[in-house]
Amino acid sequence: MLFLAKRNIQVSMAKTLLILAIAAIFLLAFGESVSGLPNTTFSGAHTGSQRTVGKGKWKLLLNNTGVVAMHMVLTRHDTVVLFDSTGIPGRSGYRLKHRRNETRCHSTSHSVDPSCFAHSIEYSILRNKIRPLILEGETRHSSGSILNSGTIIQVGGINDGNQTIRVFKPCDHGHCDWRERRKRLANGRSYSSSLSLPDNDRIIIVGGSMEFSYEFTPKKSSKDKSISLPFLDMTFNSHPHSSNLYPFLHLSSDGNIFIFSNRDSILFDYISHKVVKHFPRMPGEGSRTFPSSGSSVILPLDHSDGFKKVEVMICGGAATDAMGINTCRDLKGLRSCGRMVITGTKHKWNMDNMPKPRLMNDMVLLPTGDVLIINGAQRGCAGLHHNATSPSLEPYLYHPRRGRFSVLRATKIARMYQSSAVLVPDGRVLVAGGNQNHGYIFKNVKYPTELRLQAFQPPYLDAKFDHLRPQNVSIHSNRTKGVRYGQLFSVHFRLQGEPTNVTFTVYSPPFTTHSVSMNQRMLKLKCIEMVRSIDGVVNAILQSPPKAVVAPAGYYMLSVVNGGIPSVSQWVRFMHNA
Ligand SMILES: *[C@@H]1O[C@H](CO)[C@@H](O)[C@H](O)[C@H]1NC(C)=O
Ligand SMILES: *[C@@H]1O[C@H](CO)[C@@H](O)[C@H](O)[C@H]1NC(C)=O
Ligand SMILES: *[C@@H]1O[C@H](CO)[C@@H](O)[C@H](O)[C@H]1NC(C)=O
Ligand SMILES: *[C@@H]1O[C@H](CO)[C@@H](O)[C@H](O)[C@H]1NC(C)=O
Ligand SMILES: *[C@@H]1O[C@H](CO)[C@@H](O)[C@H](O)[C@H]1NC(C)=O
Ligand SMILES: *[C@@H]1O[C@H](CO)[C@@H](O)[C@H](O)[C@H]1NC(C)=O
Ligand SMILES: CC(=O)N[C@H]1CO[C@H](CO)[C@@H](O)[C@@H]1O
Repeated sequence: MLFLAKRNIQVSMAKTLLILAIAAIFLLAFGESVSGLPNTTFSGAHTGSQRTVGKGKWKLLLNNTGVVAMHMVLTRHDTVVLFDSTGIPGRSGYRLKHRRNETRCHSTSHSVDPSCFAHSIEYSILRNKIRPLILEGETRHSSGSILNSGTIIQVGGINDGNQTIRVFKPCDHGHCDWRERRKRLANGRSYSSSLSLPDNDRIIIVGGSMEFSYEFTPKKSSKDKSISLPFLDMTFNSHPHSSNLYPFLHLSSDGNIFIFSNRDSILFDYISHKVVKHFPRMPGEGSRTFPSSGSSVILPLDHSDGFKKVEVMICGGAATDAMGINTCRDLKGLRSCGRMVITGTKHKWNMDNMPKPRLMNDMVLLPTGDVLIINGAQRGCAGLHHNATSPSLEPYLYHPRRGRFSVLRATKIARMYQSSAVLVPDGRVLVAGGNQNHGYIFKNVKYPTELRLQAFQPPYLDAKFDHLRPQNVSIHSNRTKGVRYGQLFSVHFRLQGEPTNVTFTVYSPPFTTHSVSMNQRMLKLKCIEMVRSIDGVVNAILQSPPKAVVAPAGYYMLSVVNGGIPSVSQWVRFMHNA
């Protein structure tokens, strides 16, 4: 398996004596399976079995983010955009001096003028600071995606915002803001879900309150309307608010869309508008979509099978029809998780239990390929008026390969309804939001509106793993704008030991709201060859994903993972034409 590589090494350091580097030259034809290779070649770093040591750490970053993180999205400029609702709170934790039209806001006025408060902010990870964004029109219960340029697209909401399309184009100069598009959705959609399609910059929007249909944006012609989706009607419960809101959507690598509602799911061909298959019903009682609000991910896709196998994992939820029941408050959440392969021909839910019941949990894919289950409550359902109790304070770490949960360090801050969590490039998970009150209420309630921002540091960030952590990762492509599908590109990084157990993951940052991380996706990329020079710089040649059904065009976070310890990730753009 060893051979001498001499190819495209762009680093000056790599000029060092090649002879001495022989011992460091290593072929990783099948990234993951290298762990199965005889471990005789190197006597370098011992990398195995250390990754579950430790339970992680919590850090308070800010006492006031200004707005509740009902929606949270990471941008490729290493900022996080948070936004709430402009309506029900009216006020927020961030009072503006001027309105958008530059008239002065008078702080003496007792009546609440929503245009004198920020309802969205941009948080800079590097500076640990926020700046207000101007958001008008109702965004509560919206959904969204990220376009291939990195622009956030947000659609729908309640009331007058239910057909609005907005974009936020992130920038470095700190002056970018939300813009409303002139084009609107065909139908009013609140609590719908969005998904980026393999077609460049096209998204599908599915469902919504009493809306058993889907539509696309942009439309192919002005005549394009919503198209009915009887599956949503069929899986709808009797009570209007207990409907199958925020359905879980995932793009399968065969180009079809997985749609999950309550306990049922289909594979849907959005081009021919046909249901390809009905999957078996998820076993057990309860339902998983809003307001029962479990969470869903697709486990990392792997180059070793050509990214063919796609496996969904859904955890938590609440009683069926929770909101239709007079009060859901005392109902226990669901403990169970189900995993099912949605590609191929055999489909069966494999069920397992989390350590405790949980709903309104976020599921975040970590750079290692593990799943972090964070936020939520043990009882109740989603909604205002303190309908959930017993906050779930301990995150769980789930190892897909071993199928095991470990319980991580608890936080003291309840993160129930309207909270969210996002992975950021340094490997931390930012956690913000939480509000079950009608408006921003800080006193005389059991769970006040939560404006604190925390970072959860998974165990892999512990300093005792720093000797394993790949450093100074940089990405080199012979195209300036990005990497085309199926092309080779190089990744350089520093490593103390030999690269005996290195894998490469790429992650598309999701649009997160209501426990749903829309478009969250991870791929384990193929490493063609890997060379370490004497001064510790490793040059790895990777192959980009083969096509857009595997990884829709856009910016991905690339992490180098050495023996379960990830580097800080770098942004790489996959595109049709670089
Ligand atoms: C948050 O507020 C508390 C209490 O006022 C203070 O002790 C703490 O330093 C503040 N933390 C941050 C990150 O601002
Ligand atoms: C500015 O905006 C506020 C709130 O939208 C509105 O009430 C006010 O009339 C506007 N003033 C001017 C001069 O446009
Ligand atoms: C969208 O909002 C309008 C105006 O508030 C309302 O009349 C309509 O019923 C809403 N549609 C849906 C589907 O919620
Ligand atoms: C490599 O990364 C370390 C910190 O991770 C930094 O201090 C150092 O300056 C970097 N070196 C180069 C050459 O960029
Ligand atoms: C450079 O681009 C060509 C195609 O344009 C590709 O075949 C080659 O593998 C690329 N090399 C690297 C190192 O990116
Ligand atoms: C490689 O690292 C993984 C952790 O990601 C560990 O489980 C495995 O034992 C390691 N294999 C070797 C050969 O060190
Ligand atoms: C679904 C649910 O339990 N809703 C309840 C939320 O709380 C309010 C106020 O206590 C109740 O009126 C709702 O029935």
